[in-house]
Amino acid sequence: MKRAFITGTEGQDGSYLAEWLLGKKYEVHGLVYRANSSNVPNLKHLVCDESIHQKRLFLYSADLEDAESVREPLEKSAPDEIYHLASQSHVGQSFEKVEETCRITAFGTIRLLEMIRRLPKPPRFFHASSSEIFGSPEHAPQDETTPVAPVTPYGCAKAFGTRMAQVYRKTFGLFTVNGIFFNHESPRRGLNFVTRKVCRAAAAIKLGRQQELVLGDTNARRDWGHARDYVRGMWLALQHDAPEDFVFATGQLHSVQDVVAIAFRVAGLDWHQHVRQERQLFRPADPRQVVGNAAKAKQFLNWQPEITFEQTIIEMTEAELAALGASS
Ligand code: GDR
Repeated sequence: MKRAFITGTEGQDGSYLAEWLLGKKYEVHGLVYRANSSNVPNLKHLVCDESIHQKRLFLYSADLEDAESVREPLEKSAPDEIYHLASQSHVGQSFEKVEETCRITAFGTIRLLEMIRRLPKPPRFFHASSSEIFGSPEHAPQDETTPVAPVTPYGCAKAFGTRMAQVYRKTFGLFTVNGIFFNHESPRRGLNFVTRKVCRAAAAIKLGRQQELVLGDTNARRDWGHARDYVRGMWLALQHDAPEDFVFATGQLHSVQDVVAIAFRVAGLDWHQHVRQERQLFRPADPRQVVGNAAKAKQFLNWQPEITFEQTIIEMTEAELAALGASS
């Protein structure tokens, strides 16, 4: 039985990845951020399953800034594969929390790389990188050869981790892989990301719990996929015969306005009556034309997204309607 080690297990991607790996018969060891450890809704169904929890799924409360809390479970579990997903991942907040973002997202990554370099049998290492490393690229779509030129603190921190993963690959011969992820969403997305914010608001307004939805730039466009497709990509990237970087993206751009239109349609509402923009929510720097070319992942990993943008937003809005409806 293969053993996997995940950081950020309680997050959207971590929870889908844990499910995916358990489905592949792995033994899964997952770090859960200490501050979240008593509240892990994305993992509840796994923790409640007695045939899985403490049998094939082991969770550890930890903090990337506290090396010992990571080292101990890492050494104990002796994994074959590591999936490093934990980070301060909100781009907007990274402007307010610059140092914290760098400590967790950038330095947390090398702390982990240093640990695995010293293990008797270093595992394969997957780093969840981001399209934010490209900043506001001059050419679209972006691929693995696009220059790294971040324009946000979060993008800088991810660029650092991405480069370091390459350095450890070239200099120390570790099997390190960067998955350069474009936006990916699901009902498990955090509430402060725009797709979930919109889908939640559409449901809450429908159910009379909220009056209006205030957004930043609704013309902002992103390459949005579904998280379930992207965790499959993580796993495929680590099964490849050589350590390489891969872009994971849909290749299609949609605007925040498109998210609004679908979510409000699903909720049976006219968005014009409920949605407004506020300049204060616009970002100091917001990348444009961020759209990925995942041809390399398709060619070498046989990966391509299976869930469309529209299906994703419909699933998310229906999940919000069901959850809010059930709690009323
Ligand atoms: P992003 O995701 O910054 O692309 O990073 P987010 O959903 O926060 O923003 C997407 C776009 O929507 C615009 N926007 C708003 N965003 C938020 N959060 N709230 C609003 O009210 C709002 N109004 C408009 C933003 O300006 C932006 O253009 C995500 C994260 O998952 C990163 O961790 C990941 O690396 C990248 O995707 C790829």
